[in-house]
Amino acid sequence: MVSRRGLLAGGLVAAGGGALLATNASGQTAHSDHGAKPAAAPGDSATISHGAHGSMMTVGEVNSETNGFDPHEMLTDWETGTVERTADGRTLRTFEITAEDKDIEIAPGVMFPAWTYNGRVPGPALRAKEGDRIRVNFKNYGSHPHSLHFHGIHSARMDGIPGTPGMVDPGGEFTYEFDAKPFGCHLYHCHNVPLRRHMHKGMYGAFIIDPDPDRHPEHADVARSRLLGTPENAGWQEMVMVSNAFDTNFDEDNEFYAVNTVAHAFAKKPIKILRSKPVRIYLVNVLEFDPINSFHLHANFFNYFNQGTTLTPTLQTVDLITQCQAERGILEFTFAEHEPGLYMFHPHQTEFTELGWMGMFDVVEKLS
Ligand SMILES: [Cu+2]
Repeated sequence: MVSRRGLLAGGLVAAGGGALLATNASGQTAHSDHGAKPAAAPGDSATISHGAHGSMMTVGEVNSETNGFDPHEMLTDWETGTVERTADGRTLRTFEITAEDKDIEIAPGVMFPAWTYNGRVPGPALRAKEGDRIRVNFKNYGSHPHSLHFHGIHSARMDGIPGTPGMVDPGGEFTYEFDAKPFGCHLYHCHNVPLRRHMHKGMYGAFIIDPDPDRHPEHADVARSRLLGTPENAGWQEMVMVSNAFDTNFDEDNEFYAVNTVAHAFAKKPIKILRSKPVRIYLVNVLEFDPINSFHLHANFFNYFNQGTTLTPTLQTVDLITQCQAERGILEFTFAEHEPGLYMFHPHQTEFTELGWMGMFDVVEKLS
């Protein structure tokens, strides 16, 4: 048997790449000394080093402009749709989503023939408020039938599975409509068959429903802190992480792992977070082929809200959570009592880490 990593290295050589290697040419120590070094300036990957114990790390830069999306920007670019009032005083929130085939760069020099929502992987992070009426205009410009299947509460007609009108042929379109409930950290994905193929090609995204404080008087403060646009919410640093992977040789095994698609993006360019502000992560696991994923935070512990559907934590003071396929949840933590520095996060499946799913928080006193 050839190992996956061996296949990967062989494939890259065959592709004329050289994108992934165990090198210690560039100096610093993302793995072994990650509390001590300053962050790299954006775009200056040479100042981040991964050398001390020969860590596996991609080398070079993925072209975000060609891709049309950037994993860092994706952390916070919520898609809130267009908002109108209906005659009966409700909020109608409309989203426009297209399916398109698109080759994307998932690691330096490594292209993947993706099927995308709105030309990006993951698709837009849709965000609504509990009780909104949701309308999603979906147009399929792709080469295969696709759908939008939302994890949420809705009618059978809106479920986006084969045999329903929401399964859309190439060139077709469909409008999904339902109420935003329950509040939580959900996802949407294509539900055509074979499901694992349609998902792993890139057809997934986060679907966040913020709680309506008026409906939760017993935890109204917490609900307000989760509701985008409130002063309480502005007191948090929120981000969405979609943990995904890519099977680049189509053997139903993944070669690259990431958060927001680009391998090692947050290891090479850490995520700056203010020491003074608590952090909330909407974490969605869309791995195919591997049943279990996880998230481990270094040097700190967090509270976890499984599926995000409660206003009190379902797990308190943990430094690791596991997620099965399509599982998701909300993490809350603070570095207020830490010294500034680089703090690592990664799944504790170390193979995933070495193949791209590892990042750093750069805890700073001030955002420059
Ligand atoms: Cu599909």
